[in-house]
Amino acid sequence: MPKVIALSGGVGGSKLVEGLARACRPEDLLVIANTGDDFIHLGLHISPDIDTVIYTCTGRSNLEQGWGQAHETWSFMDMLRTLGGPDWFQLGDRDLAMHVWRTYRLSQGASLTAVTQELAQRCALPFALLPMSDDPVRTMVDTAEGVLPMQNYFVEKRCGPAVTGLTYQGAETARPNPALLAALEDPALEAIVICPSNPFLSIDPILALPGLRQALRNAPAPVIAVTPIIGGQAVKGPTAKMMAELGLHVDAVAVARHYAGLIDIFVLDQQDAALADAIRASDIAPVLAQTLMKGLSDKRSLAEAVLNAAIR
Ligand code: FO1
Repeated sequence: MPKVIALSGGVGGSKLVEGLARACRPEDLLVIANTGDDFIHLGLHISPDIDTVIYTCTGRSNLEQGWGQAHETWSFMDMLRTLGGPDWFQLGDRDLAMHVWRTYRLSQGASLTAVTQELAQRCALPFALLPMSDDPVRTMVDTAEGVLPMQNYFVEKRCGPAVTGLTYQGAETARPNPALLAALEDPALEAIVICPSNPFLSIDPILALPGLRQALRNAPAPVIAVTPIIGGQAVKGPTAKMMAELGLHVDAVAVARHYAGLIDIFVLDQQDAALADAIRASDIAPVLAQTLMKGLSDKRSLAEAVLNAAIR
């Protein structure tokens, strides 16, 4: 049974996960990945957040590009373009192998949980990684240009259209991963970490699963969230833009309030120390840390600060 559970989206979340895997024993860590970003493209089942965690934590991620694998080649996309196929969503040759193999194993009747475990093991991921659910949940973004599936909003439209709301299609009937529910009941559990991922696109789809909020609240360990906003800006991606469009003040306090009633502790950046009182006023214990993760030592230090705050 894990001692630490982390809820993660893609790039931002994976950085903290990489630190957590070094700050605790990897066998004590269970990472739950958002699958609201999953979609079927060219007949392939793509699970961007699962793959991003695997790539980041096994030294395979493409740091310059910000997604996909390092040392990638693009022969598949070149030929697809020649054939007149869609090129708005780029599939590198190495990355493609993950999607083809996942899709093939799912077609054989394997669950997404089983396939994720197989992929993680083959890539030598040192900790347990599970999808939030084996049932499909699809994040839909309500925008000024209409309702867009997550990847069309994010990749095709480059997060351009103003966001007016979000829905998580299928979440009402999706079952949370049973291994997550079992781990949340273990008396030896020490910390539940909400990674610094986009709250609306990456964490809320997980929290939308029936019974999960209550299971998190009932768990014997504190729930601790890490800010994705530093000095009023997102480290990466559309979090700040979305917050403004949804009518929220763009700061760490608004993120903490978004999780109010669920979290016990909120880790905000040292440069936002002046916001600590406002977070305390929402009945959440503020903890200051250096939250910008540039290299491995930053990731590990932040992970240690998170675990120290949860366990003390
Ligand atoms: N992000 C892009 O901005 N452009 C792409 O063409 C793209 C392709 C892609 C392929 C596989 C994969 O797993 C992820 C990919 N991403 C791409 C990233 C991804 O769509 C988003 O970053 C996440 O869904 C957000 O967490």
